[in-house]
Amino acid sequence: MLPATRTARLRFGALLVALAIAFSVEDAWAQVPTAGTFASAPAYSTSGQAAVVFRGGTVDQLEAAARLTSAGGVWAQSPNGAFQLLVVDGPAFLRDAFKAQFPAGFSSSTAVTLVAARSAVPPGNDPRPIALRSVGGKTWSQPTEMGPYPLTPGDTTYFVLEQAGTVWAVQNGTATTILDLRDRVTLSSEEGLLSMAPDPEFATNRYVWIYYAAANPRRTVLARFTRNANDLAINRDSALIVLETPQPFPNHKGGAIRFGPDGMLYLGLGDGGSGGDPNGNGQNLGAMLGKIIRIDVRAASAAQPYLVPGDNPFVGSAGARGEVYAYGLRNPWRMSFDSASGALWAGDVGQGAVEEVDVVQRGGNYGWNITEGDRCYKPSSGCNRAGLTAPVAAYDHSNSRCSITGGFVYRGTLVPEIAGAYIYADYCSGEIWAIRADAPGTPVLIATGAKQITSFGIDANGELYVLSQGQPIRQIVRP
Ligand SMILES: [Ca+2]
Repeated sequence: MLPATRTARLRFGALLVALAIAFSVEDAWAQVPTAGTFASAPAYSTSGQAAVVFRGGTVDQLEAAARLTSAGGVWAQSPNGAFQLLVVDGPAFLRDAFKAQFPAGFSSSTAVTLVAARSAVPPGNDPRPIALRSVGGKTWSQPTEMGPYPLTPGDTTYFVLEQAGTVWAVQNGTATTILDLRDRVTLSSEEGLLSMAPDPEFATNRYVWIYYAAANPRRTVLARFTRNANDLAINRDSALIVLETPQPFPNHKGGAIRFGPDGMLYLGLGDGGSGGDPNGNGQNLGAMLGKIIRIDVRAASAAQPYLVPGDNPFVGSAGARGEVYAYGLRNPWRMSFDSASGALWAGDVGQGAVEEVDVVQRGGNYGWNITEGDRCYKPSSGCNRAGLTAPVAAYDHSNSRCSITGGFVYRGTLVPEIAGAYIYADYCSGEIWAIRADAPGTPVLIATGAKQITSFGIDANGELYVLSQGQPIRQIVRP
């Protein structure tokens, strides 16, 4: 049985683009397997070169595509478990077949996606080096977040946050400010406008969720705003304050808002700052700081900004905050859900010696300030690790490394070199690593030279981007 895959949508124009790509790699088509049916699907194409990939969609839609292409297609399973159809017939065949299948062209109801790919990589491979390619002409000063901002399917508009307090939309290569919160946001090294996430129902409710640092008193703010119906702008006056967290120091604000596959809002909060967690927030379940929290904002209102989900791990525990989902975090600087597995991945910034990657489980204790990365912190040796979840990966501050920037598990289609791998970087050294999400082993260095990496971005197709201070946004592409 085919697993359900994420639906991505395509307009007819994109089909033509893909066909153009197919033409450019036509010489590679002969290397694609020419046999295979749905019933006898191989694990994956190992031939190295696949010119065109169809990706579904529903089983019915994929099977329809399979019937259309049975003479020249081969079924394959990508590392994320999604099935793909590799088509080896010519561009005219593709065009005719899809015109027959979708006479009205591709629309928002078309769940089969056509993507171009130059090769197919067997699952279970370790990640391999990639390249970076600048997108758009704009240089960003202090970008902290980038993500899809579409009201309609197929819209490729994306948003970018500048730490100082502005939200931008980039549509057809043109960047415009769509929200200016500079008068509400405190900017310092680690304070500022730190995260934004469109609501899971953004296409209908136009809500966006925003997290920033503010002053008088020093605090962080989680607020809901509403996008205008008829333009890209976000209404400044639409703010609904959902959560304000007092902050004792100007550093370690954490800051990533992510909606889980369960529809809940997850927010990473740092330990409050200074150094060494002087207030002991990380291990204190009664404190919001040093945590990843999970709240239900689906019915947010001024009277009741959020609900604590009844299945949160510490609901009903004496002295614990019900919002807590996981604890022992120092400064989770960027976290994300794996769109295929639903796992929550985080980069947690170290004190002065070790950075770490965590796969965050419900109720897990990630160690701070008993441990820093894979080492004891308090005490500096012989610490009690009972009940602590060790990081999936850790690295020290050699080679001028200083601070982790967590990224995403790559589930796009254009860069098979990193299929199914979690991507992260060091802010100072500019090194970018990948580690297999299904079987984390030794991280693989996949790129160097991109300094001041503040964040990673993602687009509607799951393609990844690197955000650096004073640089254009750069897409991760094949080498
Ligand atoms: Ca830890």
